[in-house]
Amino acid sequence: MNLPDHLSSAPENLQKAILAFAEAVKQIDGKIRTAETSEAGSMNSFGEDQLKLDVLSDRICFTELEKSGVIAIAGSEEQSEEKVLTEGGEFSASFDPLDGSSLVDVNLAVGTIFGIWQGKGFMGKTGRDLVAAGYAIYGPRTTFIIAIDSNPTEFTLQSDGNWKMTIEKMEINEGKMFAPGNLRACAENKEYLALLDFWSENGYQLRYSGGMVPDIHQILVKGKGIFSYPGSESCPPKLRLIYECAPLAYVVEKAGGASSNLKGSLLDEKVEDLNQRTVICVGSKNEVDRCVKFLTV
Ligand code: FDP
Repeated sequence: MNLPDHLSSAPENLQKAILAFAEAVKQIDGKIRTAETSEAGSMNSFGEDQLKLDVLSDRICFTELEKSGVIAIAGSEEQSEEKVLTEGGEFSASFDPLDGSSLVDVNLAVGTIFGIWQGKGFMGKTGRDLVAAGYAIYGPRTTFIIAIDSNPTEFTLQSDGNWKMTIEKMEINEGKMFAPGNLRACAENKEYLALLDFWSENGYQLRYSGGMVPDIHQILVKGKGIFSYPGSESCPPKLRLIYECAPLAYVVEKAGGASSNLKGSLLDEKVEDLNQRTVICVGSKNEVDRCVKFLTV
């Protein structure tokens, strides 16, 4: 089955929004394969250096979302402010056009993350206002994962430009695999160090690439494991709520996994700032519970 057929039972405007991201991903895929991996000489709203590819990918997403005619407001991790796109548009879209920028030059897998929110704007909303979310991975294959109101589905980009379904129903169960982000925090965060010891002493398999998208995607494909990115005083959490954490938590929870910001589900965290950063633990339910227990003692 291809992507448009899979989406055909979704509301028409939502199909348009998702297909806009799928089209943007195809174009970004082309740029990643050929564009320069150097810096653009600019910084994003977080003060991080932008690659030429970050800027290109950002532009592509905005263009495709505007063309869809259904997105009222779009917010990108690369921009300091949200943009008004279509008057009367039904949804708002948040996205990180190229997540894992530090992996581009070494040719490891990177991704695009997106969330489609009901209504205009993000402030005051929670991940419960998402109506769909997904991501793409640019690796040896280019894949597009979409979750609407049930389990996520994976599509793989074909040489003719079509998206072919490759995993119909992604499901997260239980299992010993860990992807521990921000290990620098262990120097001050002794609870995280204790959790690291627990994983190491109990036969867990370490699988960490340094790219949040592939690191979480493996949990969905293997059906098990945990991704964590807590913080400490000098190494605070850096992952962003609306561009990265809420959309990925939505996908993981739709697959039967769990998400946490150490206070509850990430889907209940209220957006109070477009640049809000949060602790994230996502994956198998028991592993997320364990992570919360260790990190909140
Ligand atoms: P990057 O800085 O390379 O863009 O979202 C940002 C991200 O990558 C994630 O993909 C990744 O999980 C995380 O940062 C890794 O950050 P550190 O290695 O700086 O801890």
